[in-house]
Amino acid sequence: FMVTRKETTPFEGQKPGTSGLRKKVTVFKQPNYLHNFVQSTFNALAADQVKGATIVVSGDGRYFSKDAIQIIIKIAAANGVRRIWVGQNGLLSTPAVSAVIRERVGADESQATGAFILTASHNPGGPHEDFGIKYNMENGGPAPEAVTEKIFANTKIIKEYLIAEDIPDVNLSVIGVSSFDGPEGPFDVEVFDSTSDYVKLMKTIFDFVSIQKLLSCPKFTFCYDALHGVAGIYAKRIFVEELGANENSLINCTPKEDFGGGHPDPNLTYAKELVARMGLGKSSPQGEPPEFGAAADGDADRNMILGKRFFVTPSDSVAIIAANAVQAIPYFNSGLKGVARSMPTSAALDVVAKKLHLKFFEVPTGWKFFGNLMDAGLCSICGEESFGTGSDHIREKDGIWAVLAWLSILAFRNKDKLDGEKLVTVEDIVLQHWATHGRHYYTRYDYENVDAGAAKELMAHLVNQQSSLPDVNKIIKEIGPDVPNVIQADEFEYKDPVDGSISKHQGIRYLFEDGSRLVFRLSGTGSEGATIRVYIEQYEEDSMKTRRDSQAALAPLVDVALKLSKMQEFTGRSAPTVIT
Ligand code: VG1
Ligand code: CO
Repeated sequence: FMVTRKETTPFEGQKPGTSGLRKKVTVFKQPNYLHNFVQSTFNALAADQVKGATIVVSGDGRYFSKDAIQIIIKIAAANGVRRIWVGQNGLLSTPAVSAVIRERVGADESQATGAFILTASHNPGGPHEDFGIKYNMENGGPAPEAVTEKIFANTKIIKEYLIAEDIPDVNLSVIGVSSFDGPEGPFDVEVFDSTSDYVKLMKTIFDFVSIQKLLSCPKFTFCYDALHGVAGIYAKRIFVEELGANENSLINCTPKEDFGGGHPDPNLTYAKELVARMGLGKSSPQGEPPEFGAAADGDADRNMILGKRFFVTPSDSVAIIAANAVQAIPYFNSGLKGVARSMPTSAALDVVAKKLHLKFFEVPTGWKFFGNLMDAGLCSICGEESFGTGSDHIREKDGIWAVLAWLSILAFRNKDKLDGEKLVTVEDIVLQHWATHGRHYYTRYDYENVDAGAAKELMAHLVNQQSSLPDVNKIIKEIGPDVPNVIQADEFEYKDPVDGSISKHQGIRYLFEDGSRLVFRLSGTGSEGATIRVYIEQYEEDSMKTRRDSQAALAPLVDVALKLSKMQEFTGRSAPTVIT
């Protein structure tokens, strides 16, 4: 093939957010838009990460992925990349990409040094919805801020990109290698099985035999909803083929380019079908709900865990996994190195860390901050309130892993009960956890697609208000006389303990004297307008008071949050778009 230099001009706004560049498909389809971003990424990487390198390109299968993969192949070839690895049909979940970078060894001993992941995660897909791209590094984790800033800087000055236009489109549906001869030597595209590397890794972490025993117990019923995302192909392989679950227990497990028109976000609002089956919907389900249910987002890095008529908050989920991991999961048998959570995630994990004397870290939102801790051997398990849970087996959050972790805990707790009268349920495990550790009542209010200017003003108003704690407390006393005092109000700033880098403006916090917290942040993953997130949390140590309805328990604090921020005044919204 030949290498052509194409002239181009910069596009505005190619700034990677919390997790890559996410825009409407119509934006990505503009001539040169994707090309500019990909070339800017190559220009930001060290030469040996490009020339002669092996790079993975795949994603959650959303609309425009197949076109994007062909474009990236041609630009990679022209930039001197030696090999591109693509999951069959262009499909790899985000955690599977991380696993492939870290674990897969090619026929000639080659290993990948990075990946383009094509996904907008939990955002809807289709011709009028979102597309996304992000770059992951050699450790299998998202590019750190230093790299994404360099990519962004490059997008602002780009003048040309390189492309091998005469490479024909590669058939992504057939496993095999296509080889091409370029000016600097050979170039290969290898299409490989999307699930096998990941499945192999999961088998080294969990005791599949004990999970299989649980799943084959007639008293234990199971349901998994992939919301038409890429998780479906892993669910079929792992839950059905490896662990013997019934095929009927999988719903929406065939990946679709538009996620069936839905929002592939595993929460109580968007995972409607699962929520109904689990007996948590408005109408009663047909028949008895399953004992265990779970869902994933588009790229399968998120998870929602449900019991029969019971919701497990993600903040509780990571705490419970951490509390049980050493006993229930072989990978952790020799102990945990430490645990970490993102700042807005509830402090349930903190309590576990304290009791177990574990190293503990609080990082800004977004998985990239966990990676450094894991690379330095400081953290084994981590999680976010946004339905993200994971461990140092890879450098991304991992939706299927979280389900296997819960199934392992259930299998462990029910080891001697499979032939008995009654199984220990998800609800039992959570209630026991609250009884021993106390409960963190928790909710998040999202105001999606609000006017970007109004959102900025609201945040500025809060920062301004924070300068005087007595004033804040005066306002709070007027709104809710029973709400305790704020003892600290600030903008969260993080100094990475490993590389010393500092991340500022990571969310506005109000810390109350009883341990309650209010947090405000702007989303960094949206593609339109701004999304304001309000995180509300209250700790209840008294085991007699841990079984209240969370919205009822949190109502006074929610009121304070909305009035303190003048939410309705700034945004015109009287209610959030989504409550989780
Ligand atoms: C959201 C979540 C954050 C998560 C990020 C990526 O970011 O709040 O916790 O890491 O999405 O998840 P933001 O900036 O919109 O709040 V995913 O599943 O999109 O890779
Ligand atoms: Co995701």
